[in-house]
Amino acid sequence: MTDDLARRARRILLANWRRGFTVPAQGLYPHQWSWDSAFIALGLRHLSAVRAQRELESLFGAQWPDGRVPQIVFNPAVPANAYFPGPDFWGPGARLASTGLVTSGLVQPPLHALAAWEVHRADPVTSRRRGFLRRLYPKLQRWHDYLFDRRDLAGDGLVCVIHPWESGLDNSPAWDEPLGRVAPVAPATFVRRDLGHAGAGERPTDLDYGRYVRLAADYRDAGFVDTLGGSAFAVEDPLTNALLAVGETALAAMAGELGTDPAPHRERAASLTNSLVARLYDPAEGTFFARDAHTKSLLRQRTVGGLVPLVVPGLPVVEELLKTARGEHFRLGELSPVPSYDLTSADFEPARYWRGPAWFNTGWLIWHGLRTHGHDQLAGRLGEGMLDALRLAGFREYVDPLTGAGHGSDDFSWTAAVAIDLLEVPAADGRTA
Ligand code: 2M8
Repeated sequence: MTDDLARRARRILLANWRRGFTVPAQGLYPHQWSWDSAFIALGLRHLSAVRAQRELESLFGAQWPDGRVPQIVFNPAVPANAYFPGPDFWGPGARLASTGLVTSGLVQPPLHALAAWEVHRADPVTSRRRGFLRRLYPKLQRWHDYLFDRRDLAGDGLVCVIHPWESGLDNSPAWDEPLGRVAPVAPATFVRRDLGHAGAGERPTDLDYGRYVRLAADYRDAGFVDTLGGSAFAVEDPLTNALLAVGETALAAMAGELGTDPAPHRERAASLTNSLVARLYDPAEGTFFARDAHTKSLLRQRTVGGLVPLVVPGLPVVEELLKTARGEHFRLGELSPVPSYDLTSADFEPARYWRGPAWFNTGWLIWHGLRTHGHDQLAGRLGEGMLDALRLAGFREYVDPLTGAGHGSDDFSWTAAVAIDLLEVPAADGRTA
């Protein structure tokens, strides 16, 4: 890595490292976030195999007895009111008896098995010496079991997210309709800490925050029990289900490495992929949509989440999806990374959190999907475009897809991790070719 970008990215990951895990960004996100850690591990694997492994191990150290891997693991060294909702909000029901750590009771998209497998592959010798997969594989299995067994709320083979925070694309316009049915808590009952670090025009509205808090508080007060009736918001999300399918493929590879039977993972991946295509893919629109588990109807907003199933190996609708991605709604190949929301939509907002801006993590997923399906040229163009976007805006949380202006936090960890991976992976491929 000779690029100055690589040096800067490395420095960010070092500065954001907190003895065993990496914060997404100093200030706005001072704890460990679940899917951030998976992206971060994908970058760290090029710098230090042990650090990449520890990133995932620390997260799974906070796994709940029921198998869930929490959205946030709170750092006890950080003041309780640094982030809202913090440890006091989640309360004793979210305190782990084993470690005393407090976590959020929600989850985030399951990118961890893919990340763990890639971390292993980056340095199999160190991985085997440390027993990395041998220790992590059963935990990853329990995590996926939680999703398959407890989150198939509609009973149709697809996993539900029960809060916009679980989707990772928190403020996506696709959630407006189901979220609109949730009664917000009064604004005076909580203090938003995010607005101390980012402009109100870049973050969700107070009304949306009131609804987020209502959903989280109801889930907490009901003892984190997963039922369709108990979840006012329940959505079958293409991104979450696609990552779970890819994750099962990664678990199959791990099973092979560990000498156990990969077949059950392959079967799960295949049946999840079938359900994903059968229920969430719209052939007329050439994209996946989320589905409201209460109304059983598709939420017809075109978002980057509808393109993420590109990461699924063996997906039968790759070319159709690519046609949509390259068309006027996302302009893949022309704009980098990929806009989070339909560029042609009347409510597209280029600077507001998940309602238009382009993010480097979802850009990485599309890039990885293109490579998975042999679209190396387009992947190369997207990867180069993302690096150019970084040179222009710096390591921001997200960028305006039309002007390239940076927004959100600076020195953002997954942005740095993605940069390292984009710089390293093509070179590594060249070396092994
Ligand atoms: C954002 O979400 C958090 C809540 O989880 C927030 O807005 O406070 C999202 O971009 C999410 O995908 C991400 O994991 C998190 C930390 O980077 O920030």
